Amino acid sequence: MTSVRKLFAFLKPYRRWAILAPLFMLIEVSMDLTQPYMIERIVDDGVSKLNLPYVLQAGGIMIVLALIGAIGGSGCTVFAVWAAMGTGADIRAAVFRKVQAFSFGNLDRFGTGQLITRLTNDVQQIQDAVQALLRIMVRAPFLMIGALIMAIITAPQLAIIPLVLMVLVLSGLILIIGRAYPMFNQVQARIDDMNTVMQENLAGVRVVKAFVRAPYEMRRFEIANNNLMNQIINVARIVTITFPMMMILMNFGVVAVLWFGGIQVIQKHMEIGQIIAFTNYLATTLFSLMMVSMLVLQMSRAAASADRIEQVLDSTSDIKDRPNANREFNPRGLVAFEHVTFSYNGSDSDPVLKDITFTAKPGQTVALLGSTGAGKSSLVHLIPRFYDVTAGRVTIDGVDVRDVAQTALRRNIGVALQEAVLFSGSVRDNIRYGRPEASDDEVVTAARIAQAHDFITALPDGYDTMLGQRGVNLSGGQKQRLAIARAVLLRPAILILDDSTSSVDVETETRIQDALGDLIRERTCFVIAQRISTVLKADKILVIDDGVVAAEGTHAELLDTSPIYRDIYDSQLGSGGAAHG
Ligand code: M5T
Ligand code: MG
Repeated sequence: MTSVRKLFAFLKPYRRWAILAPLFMLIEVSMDLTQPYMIERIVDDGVSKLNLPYVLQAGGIMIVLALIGAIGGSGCTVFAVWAAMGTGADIRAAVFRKVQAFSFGNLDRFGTGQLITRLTNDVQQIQDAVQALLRIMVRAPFLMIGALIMAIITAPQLAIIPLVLMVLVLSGLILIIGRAYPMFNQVQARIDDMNTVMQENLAGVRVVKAFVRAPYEMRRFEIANNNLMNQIINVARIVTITFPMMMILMNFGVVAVLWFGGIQVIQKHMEIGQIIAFTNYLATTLFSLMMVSMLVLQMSRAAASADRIEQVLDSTSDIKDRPNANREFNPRGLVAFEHVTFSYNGSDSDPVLKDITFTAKPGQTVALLGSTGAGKSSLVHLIPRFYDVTAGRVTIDGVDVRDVAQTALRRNIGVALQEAVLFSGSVRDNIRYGRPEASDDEVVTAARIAQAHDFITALPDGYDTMLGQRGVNLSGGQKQRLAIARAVLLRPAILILDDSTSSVDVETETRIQDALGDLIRERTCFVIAQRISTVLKADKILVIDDGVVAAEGTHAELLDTSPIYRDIYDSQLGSGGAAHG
């Protein structure tokens, strides 16, 4: 519940609407309460006494009162919607902002499916609850108490009936809410599961089709979907008892009123209009009580969602700038790993990298070669501080990367990640993603270096061609070249290309390397590759094997000294078969 209170801070900017809404509701409630009284007057003073002018006059007043009530009601709705939508939008923005600040580790832990649920469904729950709260919070209790008082005033002899009924209904409701509350958390968790399945499926739908796994995916989805449905049905089963229970009690009430009231009327202690008004007030009391309980139910569901949103807002990034972090960092690009050990889950899991030590000087191209899963990507991810080392340190120009503000650090490092990700938008916007202010000339130069210019100009709108989400209308190698262009455009001190030419043919790859030549003369460049042909010309080759540097040197040196390297060389190019060797 503390999280609900915290989220209420989001309502603050909208407090004007949040105060006006209940006030307008008061108008509607007061008008509603006069209606049965007016009916009583019409029946007892007008109809019973055959006084037509009185009936017409009182009827007119009723209409005016109803109109005033309608204005109050609509005003309340409008203000409640404003307050709720504003609050929802702000919470969504806060969660989104938080996720932008997440480290890679945070993202690994939450997962996309969960974050989507929290950003959409959970925020929606809170939004709905705020809206309901602002409407019903005032309406239901006032109507309930007002109607009860009016009922007692109308016919004090029958007062015991609504009181007994209220006690019965209330005990029923407490039982129901007590059982339903814990189930809402489950509902949200099931929505998480379903979103995860859905999100994975949509992202990988081509793989699903290629491997004819649609039936399996359908089953997986069905399970998640059914789990969700069953959980909702479980809650609904409990909650739906409420309405029939109310109706039965209500009908008992009406029978009781007619029975005891009828006796009073026959004995001339009461009039018929009183009975009509009393029944009306009785119904209003009980329905308001039910509204209150529905509101409590909705609030408890929103509380579950609030907890989940708080988890996101409260989680701190494990990669944080130090208080005195260097914000003006313009290194030349001397990268050094000093006894670096790294594991993904802190010190309690097996390290992925073990005691790595090497330096890369400005102007050098360092190639990382090694079998898949050896730890090459993990290694380069430590340079822009996507993750923090578990032991040892990574320095740039002698400065520990943890002493530099992340933005200052990453401005100096151009990365083409292993999986080329494009955004929906134009080719140009994708290339200058890291530096939106870059001129068209710079974009073209970067594209030329990445050997992307020719295929881009062949696209229907050239650099203005719009790419679909994730750039589905480009080939794998074309995407990779855009990713390289994006990294190159930064003109960073350190350039990291993670397997960035794996989908590019060898000839194009050679041309990319030749074009990079000028650019990287005074920069440090890390190139990860599976193909040995990619690394032949590197100034330094690190052979990574199972998280350690198994060998280090130039191509010629390694051929002499490293059996692992020679194995790779022989298996890929054959002895003496290398075009560049
Ligand atoms: C090295 C493990 C992975 C592998 C080792 C990304 C990631 C990897 N791993 C995790 O436990 N959690 C993670 O989030 O780390 O992985 P890598 O550095 O990605 O290997 P690589 O780049 O050399 O391989 P590849 O296939 O890209 O050439 O054991 O399980
Ligand atoms: Mg990798």
